[in-house]
Amino acid sequence: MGYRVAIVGATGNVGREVLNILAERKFPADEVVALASSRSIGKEISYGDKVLKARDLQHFDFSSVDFAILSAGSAIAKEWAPRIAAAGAIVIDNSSYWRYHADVPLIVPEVNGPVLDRWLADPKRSNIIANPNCSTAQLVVALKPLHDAATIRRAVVSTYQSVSGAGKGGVDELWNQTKGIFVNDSPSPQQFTKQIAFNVIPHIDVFMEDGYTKEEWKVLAETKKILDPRIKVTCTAVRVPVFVGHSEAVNLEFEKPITADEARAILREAPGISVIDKREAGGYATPVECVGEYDTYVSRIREDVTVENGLALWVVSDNLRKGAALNTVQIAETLLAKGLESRKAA
Ligand code: 11C
Repeated sequence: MGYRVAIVGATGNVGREVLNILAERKFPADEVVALASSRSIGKEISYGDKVLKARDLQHFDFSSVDFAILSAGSAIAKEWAPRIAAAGAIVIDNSSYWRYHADVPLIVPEVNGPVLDRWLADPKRSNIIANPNCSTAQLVVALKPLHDAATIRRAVVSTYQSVSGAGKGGVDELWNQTKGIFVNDSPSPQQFTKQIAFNVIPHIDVFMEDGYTKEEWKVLAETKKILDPRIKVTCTAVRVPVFVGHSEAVNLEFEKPITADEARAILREAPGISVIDKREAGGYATPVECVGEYDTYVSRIREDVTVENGLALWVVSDNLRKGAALNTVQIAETLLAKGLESRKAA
């Protein structure tokens, strides 16, 4: 018996990508429903070879839905996740709202999927699962197998994040500014604080009291929650003029010795990772090659001799896929693999 899936925020960048991935991976759904706010009702969205019309979130009955995948921001998640969960559906939320709640699991299946065994067995569970920030998801996929092998003590992460992380408005701003600069008619910044075309901006999300940005804090807090609270993490998050694909330069310090060759061999066997690491011109991954892909790409694996047991890596992934839509679908797939039945069958 197939599952009933509702996509909340189906007309946004991530919602559309969730529908693409459900179709690509042949998720066993009997019915997929696209939901949106009142201003997007009736908008058409592709789901495989079908076209769905967005329906009104406010008037939708979730009582026979198995999975509700939310990609509609924190305000909607705050209000709707508990309501949908109370109706018996499992909510997988892409926003940051539920990620740091102690009773909400924050899941990247390749890294901490087994947490869902306990969660499923808990009769008092909240029915809400959180999906991490895009820059954290790809980072922890790369860090997990290395942590298992040699125990990471400290990670220094510098991100190079594409404008699609800021939504459709960010993509439009890069496109329009880039075109405008050639004809001396460049629109002023709206989504970003400074010109993003032909520039980089060391500021994503709001500033916090300690001088870090919220994006940087998310990488710290989420890596600890997903992978290991003992790992010390510091981050500088930077917006770059790339449409899709986040990149990260990562310096790691381990408890035990690990060579670049050992790390490369471990990463080649790890789930969700492709190693592209020839030490020659072009022998590494860049964002444009990762668009539309499922894997996280690891390149430039080398020893960092400035610390004891150090390694440096370059990590790239499609931020709309592993960083968001793909990971939510993988969470649902993980629950099916653990035996979750459709509500119709139960
Ligand atoms: C960006 N990482 O690139 C952000 C987008 O907490 O889910 C995702 C924000 C989040 O701007």
